[in-house]
Amino acid sequence: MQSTKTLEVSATLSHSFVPEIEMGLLAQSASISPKFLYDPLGSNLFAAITLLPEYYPTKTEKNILFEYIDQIVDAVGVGGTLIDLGAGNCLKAESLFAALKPCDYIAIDFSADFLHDAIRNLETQYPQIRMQCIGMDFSKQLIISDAVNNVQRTFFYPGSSIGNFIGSQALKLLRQIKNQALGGGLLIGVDLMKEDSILMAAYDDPLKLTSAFNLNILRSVNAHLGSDFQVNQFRHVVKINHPLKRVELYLEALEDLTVSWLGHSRTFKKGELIHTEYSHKYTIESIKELLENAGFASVQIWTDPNDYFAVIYAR
Ligand code: AVI
Repeated sequence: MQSTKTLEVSATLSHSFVPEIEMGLLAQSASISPKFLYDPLGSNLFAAITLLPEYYPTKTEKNILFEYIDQIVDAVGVGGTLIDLGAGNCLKAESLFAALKPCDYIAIDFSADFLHDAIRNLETQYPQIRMQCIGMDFSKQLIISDAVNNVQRTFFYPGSSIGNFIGSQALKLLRQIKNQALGGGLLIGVDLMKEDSILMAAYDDPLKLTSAFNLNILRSVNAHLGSDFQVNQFRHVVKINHPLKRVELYLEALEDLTVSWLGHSRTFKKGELIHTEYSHKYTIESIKELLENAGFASVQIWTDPNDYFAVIYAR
């Protein structure tokens, strides 16, 4: 291992998620934050979803990055600090290494264990890149430490994960990115609104991987809370909310049931829903407006021939 290269794993998220989960479950309309979708099994299920032919965002984004890589390199510049938000298996960022030639690669994700393995694998292949991985719940607050190289920072936020935030949260995160880019920029993937049949196939796929991904959140919650959710008492439900331009994921109780955990319980009537995820779909105009409101003065946009997805460099 070269001396210039460091592997740093921040303290794993040690604080308890119990109060946050309880608040969602005890609310009149129950909800669970989508970040709990990404336990080790959920992260692997999501990786499998991205391989589905019906899940168009991943491959469409990949095609755009491939098609316009020269223009993207011109916009972003080479040799800087690549900060990967929601890095997962780090494969998307890796696909940019050859073109962007980063000096530093900072992988950030909620699930630090999953990230750790991916980084270990990458650092043997790219000894010239200093790598760090950080476990952080940046949905709450994004804090890039001063120890991270401040030269030519590019935040990389692919996959339209920004769509999983409601507008105010998305704006807050984008403002934090803008402030901590220190004159650098943001390379972001954004899913665009499209016809219902394409969206339904992507979020209610025939192999039922998205159903498993969604239902697994109950096991993830059981692990945090010590609750006794039973996966087979719920089903995966997808709705398309046209006025709010988003796909909505829920779990529907298949019977009257009670879920219990230390000191609390929650009853669900047959048909009652637990909200688990929003996936907002933007228009070019709405994403430009959001980025402008976050303080980004200029945007360059690349799309696919169907206008399904956009890759944007904002600074
Ligand atoms: C991570 N995120 C952008 C995915 C999406 O499309 O909103 C999560 C997902 N949910 C169901 N399928 C994929």
